[in-house]
Amino acid sequence: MTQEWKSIKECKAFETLSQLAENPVDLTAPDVLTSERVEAFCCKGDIYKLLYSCQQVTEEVLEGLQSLADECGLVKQFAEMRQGAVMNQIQGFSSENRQVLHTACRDIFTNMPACEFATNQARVELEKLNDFLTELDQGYLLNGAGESFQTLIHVGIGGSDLGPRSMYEALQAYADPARQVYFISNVDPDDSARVLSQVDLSRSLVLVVSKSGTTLETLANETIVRTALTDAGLDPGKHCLSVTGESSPMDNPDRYLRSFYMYDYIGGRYSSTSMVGAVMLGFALGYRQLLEFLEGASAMDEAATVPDIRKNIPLLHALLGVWNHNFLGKPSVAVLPYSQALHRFPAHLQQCDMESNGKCVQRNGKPVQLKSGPIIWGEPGTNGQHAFYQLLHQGTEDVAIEFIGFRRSQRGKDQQIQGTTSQQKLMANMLAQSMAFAIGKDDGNPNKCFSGNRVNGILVADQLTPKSMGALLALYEAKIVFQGFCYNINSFDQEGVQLGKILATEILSRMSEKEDEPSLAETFLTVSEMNE
Ligand code: G6Q
Repeated sequence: MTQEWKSIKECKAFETLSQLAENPVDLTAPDVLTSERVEAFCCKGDIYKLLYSCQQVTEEVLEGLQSLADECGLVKQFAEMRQGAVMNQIQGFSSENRQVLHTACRDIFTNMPACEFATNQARVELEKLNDFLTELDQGYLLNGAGESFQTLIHVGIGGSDLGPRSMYEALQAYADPARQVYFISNVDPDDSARVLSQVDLSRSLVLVVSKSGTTLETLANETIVRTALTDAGLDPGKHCLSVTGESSPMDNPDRYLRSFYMYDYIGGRYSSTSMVGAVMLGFALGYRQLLEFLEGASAMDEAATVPDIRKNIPLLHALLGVWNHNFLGKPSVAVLPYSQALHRFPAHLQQCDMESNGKCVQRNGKPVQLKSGPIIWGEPGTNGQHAFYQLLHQGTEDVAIEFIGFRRSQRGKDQQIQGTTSQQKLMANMLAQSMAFAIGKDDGNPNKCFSGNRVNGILVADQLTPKSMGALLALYEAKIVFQGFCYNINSFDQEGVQLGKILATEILSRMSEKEDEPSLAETFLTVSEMNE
């Protein structure tokens, strides 16, 4: 199986696509962006539609992208990943050498999951979580004073923070109003101090999330919160919960009121649907809505197995990204959700995508044959329109754009002002921007000219709910994985973050030996010595 892996550069269609990219369709030309094109370049899934008429693609380009997908076996590799193939590896070199099974966490709605053992493990953890949430709901699990827990403080960083936090922000409209969730991630003492000043610790659960159980920031923050509990006369053992890897240093049930497992076949940045996200989301949303979230993700995983790129949104989204980045040369991607609830989602994608596909070595240990993942960034619209869209419209950097929008608002509280609701204003702005980026505008005044051909696509669904959020998360996870396959890289390790961690640990150990804090210059010298 492993010998079949190759990058798109080795595919026959690569050359054809390179030639097509020399003269891509001009979206500003008259009669290009017709209603027929808008209708034809639309991929309809069960929950989302992907509108891609404002991408510089033609039927020929789509055929070429389909050939790349077929030749590289993108869908086949995705299926193998779901079944438990060891994909987190670099052949011939030491590497994590693991399966990649985040999809198994949500493959619970069938009797025939793609990877039975992993889904069974997910089911065991979900049962434990359901029991725990029932105890909380029915008042069997109370604080020392016999009161219910109202707050959960989620302590974790990186993959143990960004995904869960962005999911919580996205779904807060569906949370139990009597329950609050706070997050502490940064080792900056102001982060923990801010949260601790806002909560009633006596009615707080503290969820410490660390797959490795060794992360410096998380362990420091756990200690700070435990000290605060003790100082308040509370027993940390009756307030602290954990999510960690089996047999990690944090796998110690004596220290925690309840412990949940995540497994080494789930990467941190892909872990939002594992216990890493599920415990906090279950507390906030309740078990039933947690299942809806997982169901949306599971449905999208299934949708990602269809070989026809015009019927598979994650695959098409991935290939359009590759077309923009590797053939048209767009260096970065702006993810622009027209939904305030998704305000942290670009930050999650930044990690998920850039930590996965920011690599320069192929799975065979050789240098990559083409540029790997692009720079990912973004902010919600319409706010961004009043900030950085100037560069997107008229700047010299040519950024590919991914809009995300919903027909209906989450909370349904809206008002007609000057004949339209705010939701209509939001959607109108998104569509207007998409069109303006594509067609541009000629003007006698060069300062008022818009070149157009600023490529963009729109993902649209009816409403942002637990189910559609789960689907959106899985859509992007699959997109990232497909792009990694295109580059023939390992999208599941993160060696690039190790060096800084090692050096910081070394500096800290030297700092703890010295009585006086070393100057910055001394510290830099220490680092360069260590690096020699
Ligand atoms: C994600 C990365 C990284 C990781 C954090 C936290 O894919 O591996 O962001 O999630 O470093 O790690 P722990 O969960 O082990 O504390």
